[in-house]
Amino acid sequence: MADKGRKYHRSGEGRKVRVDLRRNKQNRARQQNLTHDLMNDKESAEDVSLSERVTARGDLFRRRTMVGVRAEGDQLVRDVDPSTCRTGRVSSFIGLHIMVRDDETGVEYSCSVRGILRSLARDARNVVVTGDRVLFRQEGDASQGVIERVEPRHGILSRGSHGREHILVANIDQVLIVASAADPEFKPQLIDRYLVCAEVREIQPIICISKVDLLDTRLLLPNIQAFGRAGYNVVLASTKTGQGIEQLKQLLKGRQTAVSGQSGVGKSSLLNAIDPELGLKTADVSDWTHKGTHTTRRARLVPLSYGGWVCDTPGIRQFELWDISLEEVDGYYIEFRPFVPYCRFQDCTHTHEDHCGIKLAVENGLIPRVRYQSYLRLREDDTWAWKNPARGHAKQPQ
Ligand SMILES: Nc1nc2c(ncn2[C@@H]2O[C@H](COP(=O)(O)OP(=O)(O)O)[C@@H](O)[C@H]2O)c(=O)[nH]1
Ligand SMILES: [Mg+2]
Ligand SMILES: [Zn+2]
Repeated sequence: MADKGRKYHRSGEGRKVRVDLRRNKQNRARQQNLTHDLMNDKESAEDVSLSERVTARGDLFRRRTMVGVRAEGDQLVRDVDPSTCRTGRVSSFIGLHIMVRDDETGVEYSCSVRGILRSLARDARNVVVTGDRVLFRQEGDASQGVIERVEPRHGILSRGSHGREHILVANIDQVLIVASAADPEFKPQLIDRYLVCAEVREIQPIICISKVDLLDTRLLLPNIQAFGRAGYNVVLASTKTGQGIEQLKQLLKGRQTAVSGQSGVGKSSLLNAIDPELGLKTADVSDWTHKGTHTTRRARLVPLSYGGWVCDTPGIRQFELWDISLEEVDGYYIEFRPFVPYCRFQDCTHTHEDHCGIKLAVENGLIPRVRYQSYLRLREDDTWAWKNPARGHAKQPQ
């Protein structure tokens, strides 16, 4: 997402970057912190100008040139000598403490954030998020530290809040979409929604149909085939019979996986089956959320004993389509893509139009009917917060 509120450019060596700093309400306090941090770090920051301007959004910014900062993609990264730092991953937030797991030792440190990182962040709420790869220094007690640098992120899951992005977890490689064959009943359209979300975020999805011991899976064949034909990996699993568990284990090993799916489909049971050391509570509505109001919306990453991480948090499960519009949704049914150019109208919705490439492909069996029907239902579903303010915020899918 382009951030109108800040602009910067790469300089020759990539060390000096002109930054528009967002003014927060406690500007004075923050300015002092900034100075304090810079002095502590023995880095100089020259204030080229402190000119203030009002942006289109009405925010005030200060402009300054910072030394020791480079732009990577749309993120600002601070130059820190890696040899003096430890590397780790933010596993969770507990109150105001950021828990960082040391890559080498697996020890968890309770960390604070070097103040200057707040000035570099695109958004004050996303300075450090769960899943971030960080450089940190041990400081204070043996288990305490300070985060010195946040590495550029990929694979972000976020939600919209008052039109702004709130990152739930970063650096996710894949999403495991869990849907039960029965109890609760099989809902392929819900899988399709999660698939659209994953495609929008460019995160690879894996579909897991759980509790296959409860139903003759031949009944699900049209759907399973449709997902397979679209190129998705489908795993049929049961924690009762052990089916699919080894396959899932191989798929999750060494990777960072977010787990999506309705409550009760057996996510925690599956994760326990693939790694008994997790010891997750099952059939528990509150799941992995910590007690206390501060942490309930935070994601938590749990390391797998054989490498890799999983994230199973209610906020993640209902990740929303807050940043795409209804007109874009056909592009995220990936097997539709080759046929869209055959529609006569460029803005074809593939519903009522004549000469529609998608409808023709469905009639000729080139696009599975179940996926086309799910596309129609998704379009009609107003519980999703399409990028249209009039439609309001998303409700949770049932
Ligand atoms: N029959 C059957 N029940 C299962 C299976 N996996 C989990 N369950 C049951 O489904 C319920 C919900 O499981 P849980 O793992 O807590 O689901 P979650 O809410 O998605 O984490 C529990 O009562 C489990 O015993 C399975 O493979 N087969
Ligand atoms: Mg659970
Ligand atoms: Zn069409």
